[in-house]
Amino acid sequence: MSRTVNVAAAQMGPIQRSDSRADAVERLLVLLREAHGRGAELVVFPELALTTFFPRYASTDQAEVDTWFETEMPSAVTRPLFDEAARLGVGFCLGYGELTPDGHHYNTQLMVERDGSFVGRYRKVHLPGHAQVEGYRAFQHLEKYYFEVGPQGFQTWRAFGGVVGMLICNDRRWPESYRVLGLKGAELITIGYNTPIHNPPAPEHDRFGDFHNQLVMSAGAYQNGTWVVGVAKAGEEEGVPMIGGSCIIHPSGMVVAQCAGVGDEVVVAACDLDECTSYKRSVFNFALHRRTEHYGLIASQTEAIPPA
Ligand code: ING
Repeated sequence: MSRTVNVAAAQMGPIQRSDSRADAVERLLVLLREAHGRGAELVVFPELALTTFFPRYASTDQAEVDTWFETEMPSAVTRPLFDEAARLGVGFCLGYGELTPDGHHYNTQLMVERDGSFVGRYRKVHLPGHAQVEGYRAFQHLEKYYFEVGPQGFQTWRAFGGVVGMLICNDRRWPESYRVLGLKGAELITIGYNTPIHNPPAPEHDRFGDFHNQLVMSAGAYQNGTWVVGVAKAGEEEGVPMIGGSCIIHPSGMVVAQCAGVGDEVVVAACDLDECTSYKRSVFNFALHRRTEHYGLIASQTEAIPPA
């Protein structure tokens, strides 16, 4: 019997700074119901799906900073999403800013099973951008200011009939992210992202934005024999256009479903987790073919590469 999970990529259009959490939850509920109506058993939402991408703004007022974060999940305003998902028997992944009881700030994604049970929580490891305001920028990307690096690293959990893992946004650009999850047996990796079209430190890359998005997720899927579901918050947020391209990717690296626009949009695919096996048992049979002891691995960049 195949281990097929019907998965939805539930892309969001922009969340403006003035939009409330309740506004965002209402949109998430519409996406959840549409996905359920199309047979989805797992609905993947974007990174920071409750607020605008607030690392775009500098704020030294800690009270204001903390307004961007959730101190409990679910909270009164997010509880309707959890309740409706459980009522419909649909699992989901949700990205949000997390403020822990002991005062740590993370860029977090959680996963909930179809019965409403908690599967796991992942805290973003690769924080792009910068920690101090950079005056040359048309907009900031202060993830190194707002968030701490997730201390638990890349984890997998048994859920949805297989082994699942989570990454967030910039993590998807780093092959190690997928490889660690691949080594831990991942068969389905869910990734929320908020990616501006323009990257101020390297504008010459901007025209490759959609290609790079596709490249890294397809490579991660194929090189680790896993399904990958990447989901954008897209469109123009406070004057900053962000890429869409939300998609569901087969372990071959082929895209089987993709959003066409940059608004709220659902695509669904039947993900047979058994499709991972032929990749994990042949070309990417790590035990048989991977030889790290012969790689000449180094812990950090060699001096041969000029510093930034
Ligand atoms: N955003 C972006 C990402 O990795 C970025 C940062 C933008 C990197 C453009 C490179 C180019 O997709 C987040 N939130 O990580």
